[in-house]
Amino acid sequence: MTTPTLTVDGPRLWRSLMDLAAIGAYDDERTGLRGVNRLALTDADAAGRRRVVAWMEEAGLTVRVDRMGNIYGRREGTDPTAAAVLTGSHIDSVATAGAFDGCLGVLGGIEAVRTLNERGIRTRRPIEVAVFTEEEGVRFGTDMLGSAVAAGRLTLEYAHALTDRDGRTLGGELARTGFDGTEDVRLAPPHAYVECHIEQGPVLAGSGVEIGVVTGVQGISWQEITVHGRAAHAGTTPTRLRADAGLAAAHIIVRLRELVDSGEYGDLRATVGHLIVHPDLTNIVPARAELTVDLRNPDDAQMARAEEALAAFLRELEESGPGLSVTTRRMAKTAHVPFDEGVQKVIAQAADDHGLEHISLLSGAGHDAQEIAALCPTAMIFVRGEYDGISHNPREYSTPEACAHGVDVLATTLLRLAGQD
Ligand code: HGY
Ligand code: MN
Ligand code: MN
Repeated sequence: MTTPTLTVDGPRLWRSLMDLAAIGAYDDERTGLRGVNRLALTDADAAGRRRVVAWMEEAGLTVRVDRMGNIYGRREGTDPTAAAVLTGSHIDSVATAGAFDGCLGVLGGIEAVRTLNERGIRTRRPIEVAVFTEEEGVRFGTDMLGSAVAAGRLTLEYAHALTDRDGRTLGGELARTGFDGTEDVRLAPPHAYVECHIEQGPVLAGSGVEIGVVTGVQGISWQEITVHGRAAHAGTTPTRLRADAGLAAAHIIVRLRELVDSGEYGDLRATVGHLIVHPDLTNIVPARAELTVDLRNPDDAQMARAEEALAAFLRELEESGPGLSVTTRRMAKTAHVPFDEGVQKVIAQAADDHGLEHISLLSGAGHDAQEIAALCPTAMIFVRGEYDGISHNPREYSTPEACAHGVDVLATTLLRLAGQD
């Protein structure tokens, strides 16, 4: 018996993507576009969450919220004791987001459920759609936070105690927004997990195909570096008497690019996304500089070598002049995570059965799937992004057709996994 393919209602999916993008929308003067700013557990994120919960309930899902604010919508199967097939992603965004990052996976999962309902299809296994908390990590400092706690890599206590730049705790913000659920946070191992996500990079666009079968996620290393120098008068202080924390920070940024360009650390990527000096005043040599370093590498050994090269450079900086010292704080660290071959095959077959060309590729971005992979066979479906796949930028865009095709593959994959023994 061949398993049917499922074709979702593309316009309805697109409308839900655009409706959700309106929550937390802002006018981005840099690009002249409408961007999305919906940081985790802000009022905008809470409003987006409430809208998604309403869509889940309209689709007949039973909704529960756990103590990390992770939301799960459950569609019962004919065998309610069978482990569920899980899909989903996140709807928290970075501050300069587009409409698709994370949202395509959540709204795609709900659209798959609507389609199963309309086709009157009952699956043996339950199907669940998840919304994971603080996937981006840009408010509370650790990425894939909700899924990492659900999978047991990070503790609930650690997560609840994390603070944003205003000192608000994640636990406090869960309570303030009403998403401090009571369900146990440890997720019972699903039968399988499949996440649909915009690629956020140039590979699919460059290959001329819409669909990617994702083979895994590269390693991620986040650390916060604080350079301590000495405040001094900008006019009267000769260079030899300066302990300039701002200059030291600049050296760190240049050194990171040198490590990347050297080619000696594999396919290393390095980003300083946050940089602030104190007291941050025109006529005072900076006493302190705070910066974050985001390293990515598909090879864990090369990542470790790059981290060591950076640490060695920081030690050199401390010895370079009087009064300079450096402290570091680990924010996040995840190794390369390979995805399950069997689930990749189901995805590839679903794409073939829809007549959709596809390629296999490694994910450059981190995703909740890399955390859930610790619990069950897991893989991802990528959908092509336009404009070189730019993301974390309001210009992030994928066509209605590509989004619909990606969710057709998702829905068909979920149907087939939910029928597995
Ligand atoms: O940082 C990332 O790779 C993802 O956007 N959280
Ligand atoms: Mn994402
Ligand atoms: Mn993102």
